[in-house]
Amino acid sequence: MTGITYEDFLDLSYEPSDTDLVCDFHVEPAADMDMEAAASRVASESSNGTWAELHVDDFVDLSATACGIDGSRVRVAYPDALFDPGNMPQVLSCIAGNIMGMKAVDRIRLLDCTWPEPLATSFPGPGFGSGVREEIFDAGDRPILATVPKPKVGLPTKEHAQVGYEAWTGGLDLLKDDENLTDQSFNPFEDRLTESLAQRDRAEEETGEPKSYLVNVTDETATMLERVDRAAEEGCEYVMVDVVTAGWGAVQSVRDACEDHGIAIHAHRAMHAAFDRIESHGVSMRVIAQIARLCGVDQIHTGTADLGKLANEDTVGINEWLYSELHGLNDVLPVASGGLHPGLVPELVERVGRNVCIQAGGGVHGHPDGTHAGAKALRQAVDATAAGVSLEEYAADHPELAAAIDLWGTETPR
Ligand code: RUB
Ligand code: CA
Repeated sequence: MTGITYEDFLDLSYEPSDTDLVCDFHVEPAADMDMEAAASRVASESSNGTWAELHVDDFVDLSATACGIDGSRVRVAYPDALFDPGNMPQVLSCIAGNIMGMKAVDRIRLLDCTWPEPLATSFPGPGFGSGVREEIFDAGDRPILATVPKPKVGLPTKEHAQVGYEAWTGGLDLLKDDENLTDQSFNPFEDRLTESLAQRDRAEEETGEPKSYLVNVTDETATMLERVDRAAEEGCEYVMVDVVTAGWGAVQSVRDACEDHGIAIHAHRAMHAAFDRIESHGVSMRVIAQIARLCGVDQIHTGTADLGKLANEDTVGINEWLYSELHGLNDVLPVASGGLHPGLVPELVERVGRNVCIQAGGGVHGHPDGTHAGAKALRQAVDATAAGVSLEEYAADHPELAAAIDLWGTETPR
């Protein structure tokens, strides 16, 4: 590395090899810095460089190369040997690490990655992916449906499980814990797991349909792994993890444990917006979804294509990426959630298709006749849409759907 400087990390004629990890960044250089100087610093700091000129001769050259600049878009290619295979925290400490705080840039956002085969296949990917719709539910051509009890915390265990029963028997497939419900005293994990699954069994018997429960196991890793074991022992097909707050190393550990048990992972993305909401900085939701797929979650929230209550980045583009070929790794089932209700279903399905999970909390429990009727209304909206019948027509002989439409119409809540 004798005499190596920042300029050595810039080569606009470099063609990435098919084993390079290629990352696209949005870069806004600091006021006194031109784009080439900023781009070379991004490649340097995210691979093996530093601010000072080095004089080292015996080392493995793991330098990244800034190989493309198109306006504010900068492409950086990373050699495969820079990465510790199967170690997502290490990968992110390179490509989304120190560079996020560098003074050489005012703003920097990791927009997209092209994952090469050696690095991608060092991760397991999803055990099921969108296959959950068939393998767990036999849902045919329709989206699977989930609900989260509201209030999101505070319901005692019995009431929580009862909400599940009413939702399942109303026609939903999944009861889902909310992101901040884990093991609090009003609704402890163990009791909630047991009682919810007892109600699930009842609902399965009554409806003849498979039902399941997204039990939130989020905690520090050792406890989380114990909870995965408990969920599997009790016959649950899924666990839910708040993947951003838990951290990707922990998600990888959960994925390993789920492989042993043959159960699926639902990824809630709470806190993603700390990374992706400011459009010019951070890490895009697209890349967060890519990381989640490599680490092996089966379903992840990707927004509502602008129909719901929360800000969304390119739901449709992210979903397409989640379905796309990735060196043989399974796809991921996108979850649309946040402010959805029956009246939004036809437009949602128009935008995101049927190979999704639709999740509604307020849009089920806020139904004028309660959770059971709300669940029926949501299922009716999905069945109507799957059959190509308008909601107005279907509502004529489906009173639950009629009541939901009377109340909410097709409004987008805020
Ligand atoms: C949904 C809800 C979820 C959101 C998170 O409740 O609380 O946590 O899915 O958003 P409701 P996202 O259905 O009452 O709006 O899915 O965008 O991550
Ligand atoms: Ca929530």
